[in-house]
Amino acid sequence: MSAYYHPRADADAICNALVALSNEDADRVACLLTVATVSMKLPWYQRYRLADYSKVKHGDVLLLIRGHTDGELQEALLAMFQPAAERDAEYIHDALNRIGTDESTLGEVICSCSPYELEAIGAAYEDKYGRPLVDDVKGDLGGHMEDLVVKLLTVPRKAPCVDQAAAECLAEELYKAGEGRWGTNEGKFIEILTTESFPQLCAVFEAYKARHGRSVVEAVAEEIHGKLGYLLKTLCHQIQDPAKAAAYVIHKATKGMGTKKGALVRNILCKVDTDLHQIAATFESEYGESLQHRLAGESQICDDLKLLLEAAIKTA
Ligand SMILES: [Ca+2]
Repeated sequence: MSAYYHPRADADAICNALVALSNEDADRVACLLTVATVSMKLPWYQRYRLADYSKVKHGDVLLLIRGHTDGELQEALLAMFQPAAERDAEYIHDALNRIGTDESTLGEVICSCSPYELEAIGAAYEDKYGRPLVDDVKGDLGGHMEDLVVKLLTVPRKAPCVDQAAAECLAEELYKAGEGRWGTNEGKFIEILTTESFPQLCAVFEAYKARHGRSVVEAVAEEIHGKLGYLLKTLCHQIQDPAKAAAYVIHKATKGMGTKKGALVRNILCKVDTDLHQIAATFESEYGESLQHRLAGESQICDDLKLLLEAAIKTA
């Protein structure tokens, strides 16, 4: 994409299509496809420029989305035009403020981030809601879930260098905390997975597999169940390969209890200009089914959202 991108033509196309969505005589699918194809071919920062430019000529594109769409479609389109950290801060805020905190969404967003992304989300959250994110998390989750999320938000990871001897020791600590004992020491898994650097943890995972024949993800699946197990598996995938974490979250969202629309928007739609191509390939190799096929069988998302998700997969 040229550095001299001028958003005029794209802004005209998107804004006119959004306005036409309110017109009963307009071809709804064609309008949605215009919004999808025009916005998805742009990297995020150009979508931002388009939104900025549209304010002058058409009115704020975000206001047009709010005015001419609703429900799942509106949420999905707004998410596409927001900076990632701001959007994730909103997902987390919504999850915390639901009656009975939505721990899976909260944890899944926080566990499928790089340390850098997590820092950006924390800053966006504080900026938007006037309080440190960790203050809102404390006392809300309780138990190991809270311990995991608070540590991810507050404990700086060690410097990203690999120490092979230390990796062997850490692999043994994980074994003794899980497969090598009666019951499970969940706290030890949380401590190691939240404090060591990602490269060091990859070395730990290799050492574990070499010595015990199983992966750490398999050990977590065996030892730790429920939401904590889900989040720790997401984190292990994220440490090894962000596309694997995204594919896993999509898999759980479509095969778990009910479709979590936010997970699909965040991991498919909002990754269209970054790693959706890789996520789709990883999904197919991990779960033996194409992402398109999985979504086609999904009955709990509205047709409009399905159309956007399919357009994203085709574009990537
Ligand atoms: Ca055990």
